[in-house]
Amino acid sequence: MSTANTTPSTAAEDSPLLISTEGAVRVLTLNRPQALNAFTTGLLGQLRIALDEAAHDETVRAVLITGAGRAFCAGQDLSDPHIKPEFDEHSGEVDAHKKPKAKDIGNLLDHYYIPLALRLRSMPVPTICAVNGVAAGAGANFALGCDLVLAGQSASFIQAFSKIGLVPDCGGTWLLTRLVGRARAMQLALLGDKLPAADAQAWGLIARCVADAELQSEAMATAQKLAKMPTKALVQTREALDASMDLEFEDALKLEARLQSQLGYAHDYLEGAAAFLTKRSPTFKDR
Ligand code: LHQ
Repeated sequence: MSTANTTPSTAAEDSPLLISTEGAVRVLTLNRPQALNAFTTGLLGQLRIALDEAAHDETVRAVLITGAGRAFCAGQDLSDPHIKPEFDEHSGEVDAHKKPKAKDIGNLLDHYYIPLALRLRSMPVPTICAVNGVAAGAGANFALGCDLVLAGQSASFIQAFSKIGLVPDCGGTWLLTRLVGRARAMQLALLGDKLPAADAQAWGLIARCVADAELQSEAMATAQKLAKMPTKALVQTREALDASMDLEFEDALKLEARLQSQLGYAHDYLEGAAAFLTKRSPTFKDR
């Protein structure tokens, strides 16, 4: 990724989340490459705070999320003490006789994943994910929760949950059925097989698969393009498309009319229409 005009705002190189800004684009880089950027509670917490900060910073008009190293994110870090199950470290066996103390991993979802997924989906600016390598479990579904998902050719998506006796989380059940339909969602979720990025694009799971060498520049160019567009209209487009899945046709028409009515009073529509009619470039500023 180009470093021109980039302002690093996270000092520590070894922080699990790197934060930088390029123009009006906030870049968040998952940075635990030794564990394929698996989510710890620390990383999940930092990610949510960074999204909150981007949401409240009026100068930010798009958020780009990617991973350091060869992976995007391997999902929940299974060695995290909050969820690590009890087993014999020597043999690797779970001793059923010892009645291993169960940990309520649902708590982790309640306190970390649900707020994070909701924060991502309600960002007041468009979100772009550059999937630079494998995206597994919650890592895959966090990526799929972004507005536009680009992936490098060597990247892949794995619904790893079934392999460890869990159901898809971080929005996976909702996102997968909507993105690829029930048959393919079931195939991905039941088998937990690796779906290469090119197939993910062919299936409509992601927007685009690009050459690895071009992923970061393509993602940044897309983010910069979105940052110059009418932000409020982009975000309300996300809301209308998501809502449409559960609406009757007539209700979708009415929602479109309600949103159009609000946007019609906003600066960006007046600016966009005036710029078109006077054959000049528009400058959008609503957020
Ligand atoms: C890891 C991990 C990892 C720790 C690689 N954790 N170290 C939510 C709430 C509560 C509970 C549970 O779950 C959830 C949501 C979820 O996300 S569940 C799904 C959790 N993720 C997985 O099950 C995926 C586990 N990882 C893998 O299957 C493989 O690592 C993949 C296919 C992602 C990559 O395979 P490889 O390219 O062959 O790499 P590797 O397996 O050799 O991993 C490299 C290192 O990363 C290795 O450490 P080491 O010290 O041996 O080099 C792994 O242990 C570590 N790592 N994923 N999730």
